[in-house]
Amino acid sequence: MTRKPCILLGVPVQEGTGRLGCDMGPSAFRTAGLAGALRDLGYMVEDRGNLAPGPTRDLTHTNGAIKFLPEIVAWTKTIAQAAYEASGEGIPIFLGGDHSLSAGSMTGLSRRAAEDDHPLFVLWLDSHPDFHTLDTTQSGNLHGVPMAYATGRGGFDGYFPANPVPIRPENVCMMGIRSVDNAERAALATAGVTIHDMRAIDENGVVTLLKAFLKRVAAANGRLHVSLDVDFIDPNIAPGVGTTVPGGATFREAHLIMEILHDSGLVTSLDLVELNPFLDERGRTALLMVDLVASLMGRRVLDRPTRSF
Ligand code: B3U
Ligand code: MN
Ligand code: MN
Repeated sequence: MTRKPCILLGVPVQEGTGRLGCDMGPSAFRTAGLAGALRDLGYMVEDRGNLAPGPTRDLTHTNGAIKFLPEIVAWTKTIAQAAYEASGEGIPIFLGGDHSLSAGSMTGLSRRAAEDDHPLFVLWLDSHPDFHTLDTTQSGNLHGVPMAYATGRGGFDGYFPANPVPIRPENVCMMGIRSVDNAERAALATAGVTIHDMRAIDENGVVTLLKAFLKRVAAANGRLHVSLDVDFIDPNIAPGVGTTVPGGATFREAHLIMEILHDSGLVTSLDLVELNPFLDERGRTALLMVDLVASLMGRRVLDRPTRSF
């Protein structure tokens, strides 16, 4: 069986956060040995280098808090096109960059999946739902909006690129959520997204919650995109991120999720976002992220028959 190549796409966007440093993320993932880890698992790896945004155009919004709207719009357009192209050729792995990059990755992947007659599902591993619209964001940091845009919530028209195939909210599962703003909480109450906050994880464990979602993806013959925000993981073991939120996923929970995802055979693309190497400690967060990718892509402690899920 020939396996699809892994296509690495660096996305040094940092304008979606309130601070500098995420632009060094792609470089840190490379330095931490991502390509080598994938090759060791038997994958062909094609590193396409870093994307660059197209030209910006003047954009102003009535929400005066919004920062860098023209820049994020330009990035979204570039990333969506790259995601669409790469997903026709292999397994795209987006090396962020802040989480605004997922506005582009998810919409490009969804367009490709629809053309190939598959629905796109998203597993969103994050302490935040990033479900603000341009009207509701109070921080104005656009890494807080990609899921609202990708699922077709209103208010993006005329600013962001048209999103031809909005992802069905019912096809989104969020895990690790523990920081939600009021406007997001209100929107999520009726949106149809599946949300497992840390309480749900503590009460049920990651295995039950994840397997229930994977069953739905498989039943729908869906493609699964995984969007992994560094702040999903507990800051004690993943300090290299601008928005640390205590009480995150443990080392063991995070690896177990990746191993189960691998066994499912459903994952077709991946975002690695919010790594801020300036805030990291001797590369430990970058190295942890690379190890998690290795688990996702098939590294295992012992050989065992692949379990059904
Ligand atoms: N919801 C807050 C905080 C936030 C969202 N995403 C991150 N932080 N990384 C906001 O600013 O929208
Ligand atoms: Mn996020
Ligand atoms: Mn986050």
